[in-house]
Amino acid sequence: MLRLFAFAAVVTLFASGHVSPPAARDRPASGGLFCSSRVRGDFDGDRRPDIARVGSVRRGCGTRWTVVIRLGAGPSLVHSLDREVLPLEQTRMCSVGCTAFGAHDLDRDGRDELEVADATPATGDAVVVYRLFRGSLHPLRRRSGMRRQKLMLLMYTGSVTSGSWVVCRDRPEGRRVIQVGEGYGTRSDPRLVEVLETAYVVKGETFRYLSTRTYSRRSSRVGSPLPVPGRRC
Ligand SMILES: [Ca+2]
Ligand SMILES: [Ca+2]
Repeated sequence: MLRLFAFAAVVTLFASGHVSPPAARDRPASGGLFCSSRVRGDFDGDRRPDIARVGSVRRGCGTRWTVVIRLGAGPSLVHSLDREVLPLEQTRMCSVGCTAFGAHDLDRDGRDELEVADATPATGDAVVVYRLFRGSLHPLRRRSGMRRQKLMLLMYTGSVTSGSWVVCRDRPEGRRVIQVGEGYGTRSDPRLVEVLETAYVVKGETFRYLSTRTYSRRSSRVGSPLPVPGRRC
């Protein structure tokens, strides 16, 4: 049985008030800033580039976390993560930092969603997705029929025995976001790859769960992932 999504993650974010020219990553500055990066995208869909900047000033684990998107020709939009951090492991986040992971249009509506990772050493990344919605910045939540919605985490992990990542598949009815997990082998059969695919669709502020599919494949590539249908979102 795959156990690819077992580790919990924390994403805590802050953004400074000004925006510099686009770059892949800021270097952590002195003075307690341990988490600062930015990514370019078109978050409002006006076809002009915007910049999202995330980070935090280390003032203890109770630091107030925010994320900021600076629209190309418009205002900065700020979101505080105080409430979103609570269900997560705030203490662990104090030692791992965060990074602007990507900007991809996950629902094919012409606006990029912002992906922010917790930059966990050794294990990979747990990514929280944000979007501009009705003029505000919101983290997307996971909805699967449960009354209580949870913060959605996309997992990008890797080890010698397993890995996880995300692909997008376009269907006539819309774009599917697929969380993929692979176990590279078992003791009884090291070339038997177990695959778990969990499909979601992004609607408004939520990832709506669609289906889970598990299957096995044979591989001559020991210790590395097999490609699955779809492309990097
Ligand atoms: Ca824009
Ligand atoms: Ca979008």
